[in-house]
Amino acid sequence: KDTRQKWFKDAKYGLFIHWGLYSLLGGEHKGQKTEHIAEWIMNYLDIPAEEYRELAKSFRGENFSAEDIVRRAKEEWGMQYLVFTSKHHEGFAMWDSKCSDYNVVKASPYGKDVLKEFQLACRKYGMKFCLYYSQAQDWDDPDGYAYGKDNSHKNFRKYMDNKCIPQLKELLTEYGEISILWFDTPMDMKEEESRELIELVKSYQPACIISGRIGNGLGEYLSTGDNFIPRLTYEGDWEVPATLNDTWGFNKDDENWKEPDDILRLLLKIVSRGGNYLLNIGPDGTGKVPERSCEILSEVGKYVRENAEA
Ligand code: JFZ
Repeated sequence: KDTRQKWFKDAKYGLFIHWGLYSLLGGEHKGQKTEHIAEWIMNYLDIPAEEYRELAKSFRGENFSAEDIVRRAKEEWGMQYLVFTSKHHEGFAMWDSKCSDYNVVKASPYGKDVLKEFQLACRKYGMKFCLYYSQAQDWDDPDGYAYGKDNSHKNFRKYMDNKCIPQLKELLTEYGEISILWFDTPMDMKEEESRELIELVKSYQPACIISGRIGNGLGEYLSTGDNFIPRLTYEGDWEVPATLNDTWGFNKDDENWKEPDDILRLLLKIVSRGGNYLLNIGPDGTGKVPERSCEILSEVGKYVRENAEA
């Protein structure tokens, strides 16, 4: 597995950001808590799409600042690239999508294009800008896949043509250089379908890296499970996406934070074996990054910057 991108091989350390409507719930809906990762709440608590959509009306992002997050990631935390959830499995687009009104600009009081804000901040601070896009699972679209549900009646082709492909075109043409398209959970996608999305990405942006989870073994690098580190003998490009607690999306009750020392040890192990560490933050519904995440990343960042300086 070879990304053929020097920046990726040199990057070592990046920031993953999960932010969407699920962030408003923080792991609890109508008094019921989810046992699973908080961004999966719609699926695990079987919240109907019509009901879940209502969340958009209270998405205000009053404490959100892309500029602030990117500045800290680059200058304090010592990170080189950023991966943001443009659309997670919930189906809500965090940009001004022309092909679905279910997006942050048209359906929420926040009303601003979050991707634009990240694009500009990344350009300003010299951060590589990458986008997560859930290509197979879409719990809002009647033809998108949903893990653990009956998908046999779905017309996946219809979802691909009406939402997935047009949205990917927007991401690839309206936000400047996208350094990785971070695809995820391919489910039952056929090899031709995975190939089709790869060709689409490469036709607009040949240098854009395809993440490990596009499906059918076609990704350009190995994306491991949470905190799994491959053996020293693994030769390809790889990345470890990981959480600081036990969730990607914000969960108000998850205080199971790893210690800065644990993160440092993992970073050392990953970097010395030639991989990249992609560490996650989950801002809450208002856009505020949990205090403890910032403390851990600042602590780790001190060492990263000390050792990265000439
Ligand atoms: C997926 C998503 O379902 C999840 O919500 C989050 O976005 C995460 C980054 O990616 O979850 C996965 C998918 C694959 C593995 C682990 C978590 N894996 O291969 O170990």
